[in-house]
Amino acid sequence: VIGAMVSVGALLVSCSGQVSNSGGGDSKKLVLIPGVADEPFYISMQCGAQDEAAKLGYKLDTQAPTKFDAGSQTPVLTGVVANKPGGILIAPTHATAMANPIKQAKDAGIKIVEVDTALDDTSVALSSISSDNKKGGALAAQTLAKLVGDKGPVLVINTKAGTSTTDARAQGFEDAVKSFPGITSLGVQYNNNEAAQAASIVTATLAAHPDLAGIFATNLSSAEGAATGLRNANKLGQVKLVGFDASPKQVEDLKAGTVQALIAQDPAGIGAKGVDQAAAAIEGKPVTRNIQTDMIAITQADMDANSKYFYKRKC
Ligand code: T6T
Repeated sequence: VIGAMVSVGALLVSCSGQVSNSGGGDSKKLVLIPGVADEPFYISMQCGAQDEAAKLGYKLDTQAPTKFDAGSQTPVLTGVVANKPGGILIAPTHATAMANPIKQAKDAGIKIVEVDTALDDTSVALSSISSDNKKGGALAAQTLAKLVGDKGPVLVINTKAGTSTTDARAQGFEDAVKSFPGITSLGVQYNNNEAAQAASIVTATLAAHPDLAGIFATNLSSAEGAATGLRNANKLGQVKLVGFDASPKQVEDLKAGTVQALIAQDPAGIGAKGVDQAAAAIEGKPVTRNIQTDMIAITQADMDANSKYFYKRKC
């Protein structure tokens, strides 16, 4: 409960002892702005961030755009900046299109931490926390190569161009697949972060390449949609599918044998570490510019042992 506010010079100190910014904001408040609302990766991130914020004595709000794009995320960010929280944890939906609005938040004196995705411009955020996405793409290539017996055409289904994480995964995959001479990459196709579009890509690719051996789906929507596409084409298990992330649906698909491997990230860890960095910056303590979190390839055989990596639908 925030008590009545009394003005003390440039600061506002509430009767509950909270210290506020001169702009009327609350330095003990953090806001998480994920890439999109109601998505298990970001929900799990929010759970981790909330727990950590409570431990450190911070309040954490989450404000999410309805669509994964800069046009939806910018007004959310602008609204948050107007309230001047001490720190913002943001997953930029585009590596360049989000640069200006995030710079404005920084210029307003708010501590900026990137969680998961990042801007190309590394001078804006104080800290960036993510998986090693390029390495994750390479891990997907090695996993898929084994599944297809080192031969045949393979396809990458990516989400949206300009998303730092998934672009790095696709790049890591394409680089690593070159070391398997029996495998040909059919290249990268984009599903706009819509599962239905990923399913259509699979249908069209199978029509043109009936010998398709494998698919790497770079994120949750790509993998969920690719599984649907394979099911529609009656190619389940025949075309091997490796997907990034571990949503409840993806885990079901793994259990059912629709997907052969999932590369799970640690979104809760990303959220928690994001809070640690924002709090350190607010308190004038040292911050770490780049932090990498865990990733693991999970198959049906070891899924029970690795259930702690599965993403949540609610905290
Ligand atoms: O794969 C995650 C995240 O790492 C990526 O940046 C965007 O897509 C997800 O949120 C899953 O949908």
